[in-house]
Amino acid sequence: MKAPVDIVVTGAAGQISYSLLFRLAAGELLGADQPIVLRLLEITPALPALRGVVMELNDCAYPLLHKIVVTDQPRIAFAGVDYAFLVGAKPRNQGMLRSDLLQQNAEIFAVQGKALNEVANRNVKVLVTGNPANTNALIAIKNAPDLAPDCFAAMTMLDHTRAVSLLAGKCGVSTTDIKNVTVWGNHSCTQYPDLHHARVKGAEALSLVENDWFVNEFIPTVQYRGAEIIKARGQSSAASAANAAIAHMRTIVHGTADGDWVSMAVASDGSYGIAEGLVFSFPVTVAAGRINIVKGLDINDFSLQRLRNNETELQEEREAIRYLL
Ligand code: NAX
Repeated sequence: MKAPVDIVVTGAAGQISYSLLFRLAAGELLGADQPIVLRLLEITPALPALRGVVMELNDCAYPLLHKIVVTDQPRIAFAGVDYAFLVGAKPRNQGMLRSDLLQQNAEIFAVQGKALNEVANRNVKVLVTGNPANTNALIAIKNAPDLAPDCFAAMTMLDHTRAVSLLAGKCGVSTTDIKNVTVWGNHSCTQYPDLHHARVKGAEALSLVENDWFVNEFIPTVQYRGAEIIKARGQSSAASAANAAIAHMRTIVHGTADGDWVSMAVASDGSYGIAEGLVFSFPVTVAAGRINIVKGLDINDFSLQRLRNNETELQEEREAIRYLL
């Protein structure tokens, strides 16, 4: 039997984790022969609820679930971890400004970045899901100076899978027939889901769909999908977000398929003129655990304007929390 691998999930009593934890324990990330230790971080008032989740995990008798650690201390949660799902964040309450949310959650990711820096495995792979995800990831990176910035990414995989599914539905094909969709920028309504390089069964996607559909239906549907789900369900997307978190980490573990890429928000290296260091969603390939931004794609004026809008928004977010960097 292999030695167990440590995986931490923050916000472990929340609704995304209620799907994520069970899928991790079933072996969906690392496979059916890899035992895992689940390290679960919550704030103190949520520990009683988390104990209920732990009871349910135990009741599943997962053969791969070697041990569960429950704590409200980041340094205990992150000790020796190989994979970190940073899901926990404060929700936006009614009447709360986006800037208030930014400040409150920023503090969480400063603390967690420092703790990861001190105690995590040096090759840890960190996925920030908690919102505002891009800027939270930036804060974690800056507070973890001994970890390489490419240990960190923010999640735009859900936006990516939403885009893939929508295009597949429009073209009447399987999602596996869709390649090279990109979601650029911020995980916010400003994000730019882009089909200029996308292919459907090898054909250019934009030769198969009307431009009006692309501009006036596809783009806003992906941008506002989260809000639509809240309207319908009364709660934000959870199972699909957990699915995307697993898909993101599986891509880190197994790499991207030949000829395809996925979208991940990573520290910009200046590609496509995006200010260096901003955590920005790019098309990426992954090989041997390394994330590589796809270079050299043609970007027309329509796309460039949308990339710039995202860069500006992320620069404004960065200014608002600069004291934590
Ligand atoms: P919930 O409110 O159900 O759960 C969040 C959990 O985090 C709570 O149990 C809370 O106690 C915990 N928490 C708060 N502060 C913490 C801290 N300092 N340390 C550890 N745990 C802490 O939210 P849920 O629906 O699970 O969503 C979690 C986050 O994901 C939110 O910020 C949400 O906005 C974000 N999302 C991001 C998505 C993405 O694509 N990047 C999509 C889904 C989701 O909206």
